[in-house]
Amino acid sequence: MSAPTNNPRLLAWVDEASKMTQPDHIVWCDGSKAEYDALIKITVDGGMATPLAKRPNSFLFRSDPSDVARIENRTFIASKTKDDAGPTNNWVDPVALKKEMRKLFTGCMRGRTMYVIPFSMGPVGSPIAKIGIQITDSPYVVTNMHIMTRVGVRVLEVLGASGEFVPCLHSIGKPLLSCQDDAGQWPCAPLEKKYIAHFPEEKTIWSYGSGYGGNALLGKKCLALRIASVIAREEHWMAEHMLILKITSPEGKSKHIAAAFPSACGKTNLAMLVPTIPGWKVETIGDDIAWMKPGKDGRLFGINPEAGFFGVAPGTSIDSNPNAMRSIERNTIFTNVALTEDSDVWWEGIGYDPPGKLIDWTGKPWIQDKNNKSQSPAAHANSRFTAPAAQCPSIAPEWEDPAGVPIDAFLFGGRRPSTIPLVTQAFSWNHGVFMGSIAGSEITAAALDLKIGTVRRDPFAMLPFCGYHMGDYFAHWVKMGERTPPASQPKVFYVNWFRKTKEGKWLWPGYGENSRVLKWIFERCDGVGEAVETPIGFMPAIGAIKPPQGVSEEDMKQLLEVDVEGWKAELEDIRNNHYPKFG
Ligand code: SAT
Ligand code: MN
Repeated sequence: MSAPTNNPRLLAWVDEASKMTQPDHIVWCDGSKAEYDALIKITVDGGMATPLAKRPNSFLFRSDPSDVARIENRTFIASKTKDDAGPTNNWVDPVALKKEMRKLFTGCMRGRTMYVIPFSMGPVGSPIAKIGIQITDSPYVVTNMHIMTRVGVRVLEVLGASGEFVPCLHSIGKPLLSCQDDAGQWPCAPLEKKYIAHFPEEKTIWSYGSGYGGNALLGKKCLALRIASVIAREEHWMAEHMLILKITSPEGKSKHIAAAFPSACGKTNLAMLVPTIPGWKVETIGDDIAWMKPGKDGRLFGINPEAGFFGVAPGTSIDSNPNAMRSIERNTIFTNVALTEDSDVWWEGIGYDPPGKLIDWTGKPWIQDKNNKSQSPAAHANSRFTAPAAQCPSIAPEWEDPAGVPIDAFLFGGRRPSTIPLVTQAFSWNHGVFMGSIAGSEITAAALDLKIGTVRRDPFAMLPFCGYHMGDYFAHWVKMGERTPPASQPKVFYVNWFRKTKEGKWLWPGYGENSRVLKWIFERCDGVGEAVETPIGFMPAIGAIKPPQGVSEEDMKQLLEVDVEGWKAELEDIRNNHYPKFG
C-alpha cells in the first residue's frame, strides 16, 4: 500500500519502524467504518471477539489474565536525567532503555500486520489539538483508537508535509511463527518484557508487550497526559487528568467546571450527572482528560482531547449513571465483562441479578452463589467499555468546539470519611494549588504499603500521569496563576462526597444530589453564592445548600464543620509525609 502522506519525517519513521519490527504487511488506517468493520471481522473470525446479540455493532473481548490494567511498575519516564523525571516516576536511562527495547522490537511483528494510525487528540485542526501517529500490530487497539480518538485521512491533511506529530510505537510483543495464529488467545508478552516508555525530550512513546487500555491506546494517558504535560509546561498551558462538565441554571446561564479526583471517586458519574434539583442541567464535555490554554481574553479554554469513553464497567448501572448506560447500547467494545446466555453483557453492580448462567471474564462458566462471599467476580474489577462520546445523551453541543469552552472552576476531591468538609472554596489561586496538591483518598482496604485509615495522596490525580518532576508540576500550576489575570482565574474548590459519621454511616447521598453542591459552586462563580470565611476557605453559609431528603440539619452541620483537630493532624501528615516527597 502506498503511503497517503508526503511528510518526510513520518515516512522515515514508519520505514525505520517497519525495518525493525518486520511485519508481513503495512496498512495505513483511514478511520472509515469499512476499516473498522473489517478489523472487527478479523478479531471475530480469529476467536478473539464475540458479537453481542442485544447491542448492535458491539463486541466482547477477553484479555489475557496477565494483561488487565495499566502496569505502573513497567511504566517509565526516560528523560535524560533522573532529576527531570522526579522522585515519583520510574526513571530509566533513555539510551540503555532504547537499546533494550530495540532488541524486543526487532522482528516482533513477524507474521502480523503493522497498522499506521494517524489520530488527532482534540477536534481535528483545533488550535489546542495535537496529532499523534500510532504504529501497532493489534487490530483490537486500532478499533479502540477509532472510538477513543479521531482517526483518518483528515488528520494527515492537517499534518501536511511539515506538521508535527508525536510518534507512538506499539507492539503486543508476540510475533507469529510461520503458519501459527493466536488460536483465540489474547496475545501479549510476559510482565518482565512489558515496557510503557516515554521519552519526554524527544516527545515519543514506545510501548511493548501489553494490548490493554492505557498501556496500548497510546493517545490516552501516554500522549494526552504524560507527554502532553511536558509540552504544556514548555508552551504555558495545562494537560490535566480532569473531566469537564457544563452546568446550566434555570435562567439559562452556563458555567464550565473541570474536576480532578483520584481513581474510584466517580469521575465518569460526575461528568454525566443527572441533577436532582429542578431546572438545572448538567452536560458532558469530557470524562477523563482536559487540555486548557489561555485564550485572548486571559481566560482558560478547555477541550476534551478524546472522542470516546474508556469507562470502568463494574458499578455502572441505570441508577448510578443512566447516561453511561445509554452510551453503551450500541457501537461499543466491551473488555473483560461477563457474557450472558442470550449474548449480552453483565457485571457486578449493573443493577440486576445475572439472568442465569454466565461466562465469566476468564471464559469459564459462572453461576452466581450469593452464599459464597469469596466467589470471584464474573467481570474483572477493571473491565471496561469503549464507547463513542457522541452517543452520550448528556454530551454538550459544544463538546467538539475547536476553540474549547471557558473554564470557570476547578474541583479537587477524594474519598475522605473524616476531616474534609462537603465543599470548601480556596481563598486564592495558590490556596487552590495547595488543595490540588494534597488530594487523596483514605485507604479502606488493606494495601501492601499503607495501613487502613491513612490517606493515599494523589496530587491533582496526576501522580501516575505527569511526565516530569512532580515538584516542577506544582510550580507550573503556580506559574499558570501568575500568567492569568486574577479576574480570569478559575475559582478552585475542594469537594468530598464521601464523608461519614463516627458510626460509619454515609452523611451525603452523592450521585445526582451532588448537583446541590455544583449549584453553590456555580453561584460562587457568578458572584452571588453566600459564603462564610473559615480558617480553611470559604464555605457555604447556613441554608446556602438545601439538604436533600434524608440529610438532616444536624448532618449538614457535620458536613460543613471545620474539624480543627482533624486539620491539625492533616497538616502534620502533609508536612511530614507528603510534601517532603517532592523536594
Ligand atoms: O487504562 S487507562 O489508563 O486508560 C484507564 C486508567 O487506568 O485510568
Ligand atoms: Mn483516568
